[in-house]
Amino acid sequence: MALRFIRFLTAGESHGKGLTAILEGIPANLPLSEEDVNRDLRRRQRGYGRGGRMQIEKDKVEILSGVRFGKTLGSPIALFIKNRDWENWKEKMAIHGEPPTSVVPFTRPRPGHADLSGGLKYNQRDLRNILERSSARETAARVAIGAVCKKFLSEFGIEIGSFVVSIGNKEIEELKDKEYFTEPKKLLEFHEKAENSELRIPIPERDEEFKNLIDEAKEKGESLGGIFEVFALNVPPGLGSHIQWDRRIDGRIAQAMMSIQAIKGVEIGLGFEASKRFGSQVHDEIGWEKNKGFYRYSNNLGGTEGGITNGMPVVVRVAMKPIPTLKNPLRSVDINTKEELSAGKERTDVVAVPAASVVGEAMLAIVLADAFLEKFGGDFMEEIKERFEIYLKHLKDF
Ligand code: EPS
Repeated sequence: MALRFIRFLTAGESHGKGLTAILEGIPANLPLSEEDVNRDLRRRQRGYGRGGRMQIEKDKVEILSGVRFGKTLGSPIALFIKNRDWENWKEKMAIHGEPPTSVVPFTRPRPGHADLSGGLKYNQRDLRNILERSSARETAARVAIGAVCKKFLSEFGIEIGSFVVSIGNKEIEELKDKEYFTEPKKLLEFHEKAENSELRIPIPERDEEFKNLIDEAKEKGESLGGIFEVFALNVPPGLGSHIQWDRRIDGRIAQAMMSIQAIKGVEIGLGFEASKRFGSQVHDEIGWEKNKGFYRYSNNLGGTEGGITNGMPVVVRVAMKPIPTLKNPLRSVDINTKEELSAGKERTDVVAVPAASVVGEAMLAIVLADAFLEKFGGDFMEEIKERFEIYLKHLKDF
């Protein structure tokens, strides 16, 4: 629903053969390589506090269609990412036959996971049939799709980045003053610093402190959530529209972020904080200079007004709940015996906020590429570039 010009679907179970994604709507003649995608797949796999699974997987994409001699054809782009762990799950996740005796059905739903609601909805008594698909393993496919969209946007100078703002109750205090929302350079600097942090925090020197918090949580059999920030730079004014509810760019971004596993909150710009201030302390005053055109003195609204981008950096903060699988599990009920027992345990991560921030980048890229095509759409890159240039001239002359 949120996407208008691009379509994509993902398929695949967490311990099945792999993940498949089909992306349609990317124009012809965009240079694209597997490395463009693999770079982001690797970035998603990093992060202190991940479980044993990340030692097994070394995500790599195989482009199955839609690209010839290094350029897109305008046809659907099919992507495949193999699950290396499949080797260990072949029998337990077999496509054909009866379940072998080694399969113990998962019957003690974890509070916070899709186990029970999915089991009820799909009439499944082995809750593995739900958790295999609800798993955040699926986000590898979204990151692959997002990487293609990023490549498309980069042809127009649009850059996307992210960093982690907090993990559990531990925050980066330097990010409390949101004045930097106005400054593309600062946002980029935070992103680049985060690339050198095991936790994607913009002050890598503080990694140890955050790692201690994660170690503490792990020792207690606990998990942690957190907040990450995603931004887009050089977004032209005019993406999205005020004229209909489902065309509003902020609504489209929010839905995309909320669709990421474990996300419970999205803020654009100051978000909730804006509600506490006087109007004069929120709205971004307008200036104009001959060479620069219109500009803003602040970016409290995070680059969107009236459901339309306004030319300032798009800045989104996203809150992730703690991972539901706990080594020290909460109360649950066995779905067969109805006995009160503790929830089932699975191999798990303690925290996945750093990985989620890379997924957030992908979702923002998908939404912006879609809105960009809505405004400047065409079937091949050269045509879209021409339309974009005409619009840039219009902005200058306005
Ligand atoms: C996940 C559980 C863990 C995570 C997984 C998401 O996997 P496993 O059950 O194999 O240990 O590592 O994340 C990924 C596999 C990934 O690629 O991010 C879950 O239950 O959501």
